[in-house]
Amino acid sequence: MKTVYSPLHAGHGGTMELVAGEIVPGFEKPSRAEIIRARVESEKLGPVLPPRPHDLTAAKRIHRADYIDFLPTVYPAWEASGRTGSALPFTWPTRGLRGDVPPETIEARLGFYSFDAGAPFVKGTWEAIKSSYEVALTAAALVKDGERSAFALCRPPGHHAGDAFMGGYCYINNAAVVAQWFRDQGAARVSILDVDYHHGNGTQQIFYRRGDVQVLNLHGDPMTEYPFFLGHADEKGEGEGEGFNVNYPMPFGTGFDVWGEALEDACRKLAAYAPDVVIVSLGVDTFEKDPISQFKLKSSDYPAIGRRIAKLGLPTLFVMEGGYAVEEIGINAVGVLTGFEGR
Ligand code: Q9C
Ligand code: ZN
Repeated sequence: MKTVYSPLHAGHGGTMELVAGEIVPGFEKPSRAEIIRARVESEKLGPVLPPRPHDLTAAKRIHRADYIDFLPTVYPAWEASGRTGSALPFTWPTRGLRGDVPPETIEARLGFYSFDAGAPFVKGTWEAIKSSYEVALTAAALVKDGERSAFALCRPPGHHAGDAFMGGYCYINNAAVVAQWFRDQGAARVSILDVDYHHGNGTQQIFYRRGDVQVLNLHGDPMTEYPFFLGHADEKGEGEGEGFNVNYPMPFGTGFDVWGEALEDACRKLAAYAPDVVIVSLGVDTFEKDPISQFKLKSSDYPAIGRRIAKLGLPTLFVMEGGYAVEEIGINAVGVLTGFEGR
């Protein structure tokens, strides 16, 4: 399996985040992608290729144009206003406030285009976002051109980003962008299988009213886990999308016995949908030692995930999302991929 990777992700580093009332170094850090790339190489998964340049047309098929145009302006505007460090919002247009008027100052615009304070900007953040997007599109083209599978080693991740908002370490929704790209290239139906520990609220929001992209999500129950305000089992899609959004919320402490049954059910629904291509939002924060998550998957479980997905017999694009136990993130992420390849 070919991997697409860009070193530009590393410019998005030194970020801070708010955890339990304290500002701490961000868990979504550059070493994540470096450890995965090193494991791709040591396991001889296949060649590691650079992304091809892409303009932002494909991003604007999914995201609102004003949101995409805002992203490159963030850090220059932050610096121009005399600030340093991580650019972060602190006010959001929630219930009772106007969400339809983009304000002028950078701190207000950050709130306008986000749902939480989990998507910080530093100097190299936009270049990293853009490279992550190019990584996803380049890997998608490999699958479109006939590869059975490919691995988009995206960083930053994407599945929390919606049509006009960032959050949860995510800015451009790479999986959603490539799903639309496959549709635009002639695929009739696309399935997104999101196995990240957290509910992919952005992906769900983007496709909620569409029947041409099936979205299946396995995740921590939003009653107790981030992102809290989406991801319940009764969210099944609306209008033409009715029945094409499927959520599997699971409680803290869930192990592979229960999680694997949810995967089995999701794979059956996926097979019944018969898509032309499968996009896996590959998070490995389901791991028992993940520092911010509460599932109990073991390293030996990840190859079984890949084997089950391979059994679908469909062209498959793996798009990297979360996973924070940096020692094991390479073993677990690449474990899914080698499992997929049947070794
Ligand atoms: N106490 C992804 O996995 N907040 N995003 C965690 C921990 C945000 C996760 C707070 C988690 C975002 C792509
Ligand atoms: Zn996650």
